[in-house]
Amino acid sequence: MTIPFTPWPAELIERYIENGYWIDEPLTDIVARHCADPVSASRTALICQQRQFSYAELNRLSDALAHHLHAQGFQAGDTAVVQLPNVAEFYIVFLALLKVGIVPVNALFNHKQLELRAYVKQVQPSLMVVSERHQLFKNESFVSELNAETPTIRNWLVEGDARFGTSLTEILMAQQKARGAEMADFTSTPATEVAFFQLSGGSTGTPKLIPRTHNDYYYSVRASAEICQLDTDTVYLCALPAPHNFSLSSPGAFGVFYAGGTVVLATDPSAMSCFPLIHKHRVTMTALVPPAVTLWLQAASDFQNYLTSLNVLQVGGARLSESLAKQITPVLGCQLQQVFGMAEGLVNYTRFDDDSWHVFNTQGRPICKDDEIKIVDEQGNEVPDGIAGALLTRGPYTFRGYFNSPAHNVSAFDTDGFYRSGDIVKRTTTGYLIVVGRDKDQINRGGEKIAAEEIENQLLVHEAVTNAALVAMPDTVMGEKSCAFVTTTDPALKAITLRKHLRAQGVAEYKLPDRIEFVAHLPMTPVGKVDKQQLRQTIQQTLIIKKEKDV
Ligand code: OOB
Repeated sequence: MTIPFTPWPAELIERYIENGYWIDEPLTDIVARHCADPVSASRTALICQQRQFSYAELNRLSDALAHHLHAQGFQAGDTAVVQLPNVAEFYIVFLALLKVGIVPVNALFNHKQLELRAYVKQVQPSLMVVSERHQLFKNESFVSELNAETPTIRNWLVEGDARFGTSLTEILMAQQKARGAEMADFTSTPATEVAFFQLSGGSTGTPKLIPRTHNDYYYSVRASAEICQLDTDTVYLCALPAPHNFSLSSPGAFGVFYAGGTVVLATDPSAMSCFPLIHKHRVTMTALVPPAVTLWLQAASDFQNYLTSLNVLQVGGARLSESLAKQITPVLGCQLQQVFGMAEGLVNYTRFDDDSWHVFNTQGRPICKDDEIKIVDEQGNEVPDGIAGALLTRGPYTFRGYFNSPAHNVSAFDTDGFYRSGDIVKRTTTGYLIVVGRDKDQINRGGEKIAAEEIENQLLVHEAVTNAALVAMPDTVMGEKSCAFVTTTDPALKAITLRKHLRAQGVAEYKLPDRIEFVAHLPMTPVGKVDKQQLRQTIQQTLIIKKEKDV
């Protein structure tokens, strides 16, 4: 059994193999490749608080868990929904699932009922892997609900205290003792098939899943490791959520594992959490979103000499302002690398030998010469360099279709199979991209993506809400925050009531509107759609007037 996905056309597959991008190796090779040689195997792969794991240990533990799952009857083509915080078990579980060919969705730890339900509904998992540290899994009520709604779920693995399901820690301990008893008779899915689902930032009512094959993902990992010059001396701090494409593969933990370096896990990207870890483990490289950069710049003076080992700070996920970019080297003492990527595929990097103009003002250039880029105007015609247009792309690690979404895929791709990224960019004559805006209905809240329609739908569930539109409003730290314009039948309806309502619907906290404006009616465009452009201007004006009043 394999997971259905939209394949690349035969002639492109041929090109990607011929050019050495697709090497027919499973993603588990990223760690396993170090284990044949004793010196490489003994290097530290992962540090999670007090625990350290060598490459041999990481491989052995994931083998042990794979054995257990296989013995339980799980097999290639099964799916799993995993939600773990930044802990070593995230990689152990991920590798174990890949070894058995179980295809996971790695949910973010700040996701709640709404998101988890959407993933469960789409992949119909046989396995759930969760953490008791998450509020939802402190008791069994949501577990019982999901079990009742999802007959395919056969087992729950729980990180931490298992009040239900099976304790992950106990399995790992028991299996490690029994190791070597019998040979493995499980294999991953073929490298040409889906290895796991990446999460889309989304612009539609339900979160979309991105099938990533071993071949395409492994290529992006290897090429990123090379561009970022990773080697066995690299010590990478994973401060963003571990499942995110940036911290997983750009080059992220997988890139570092591939190169034989060390990944240090931080619970969150705050300076308080990260600076002591950088100091203690002599971290050389890390990745942040712009709001965290602002906080690091503010905190740096209190932590003199904590950051001396840091060579590279990657920044991506949202637009970094030129003024922030210019402060990074003088204040933090390291080099800046801008990264413009997407879970759907395409990743752009500024290169270490670029001049400072490119590093401060562009979001880099694509990984691969076979990343094809189209920048088009509203009629779909390509625009010259220097002119802003919508970014479309296809290439050896850019997907060809969302999972089980035929209708949406028609509009998400052009007829040549180019993915419409929803970003408005300009290309320089040197081939670098500058992100200038967006034409997708999404809010980028400091790197965290909110699909407007998803929240509008949840607002409409409230009986007193007759219409709702979510738009971005500018924010000095986050870049953007969200503002909901709402029409209602109840003049006494309060913002706090609506926020409570959204929480009760199980919406992740970062998606709650930062501001709610009650209005008599929503402005409409001539074609009868809500005029979001006008709403964005309205809220900007309101904020300017408020600021003037405040001073
Ligand atoms: C990364 O991935 P996603 O899937 O969370 O979000 C992708 C979207 C892009 O389409 C773009 O709108 C925005 O996030 N974005 C940026 C950016 N990097 C991403 N906008 C402006 N400047 C940047 N540097 O966010 C992601 C995936 C891999 C590596 C880095 C980021």
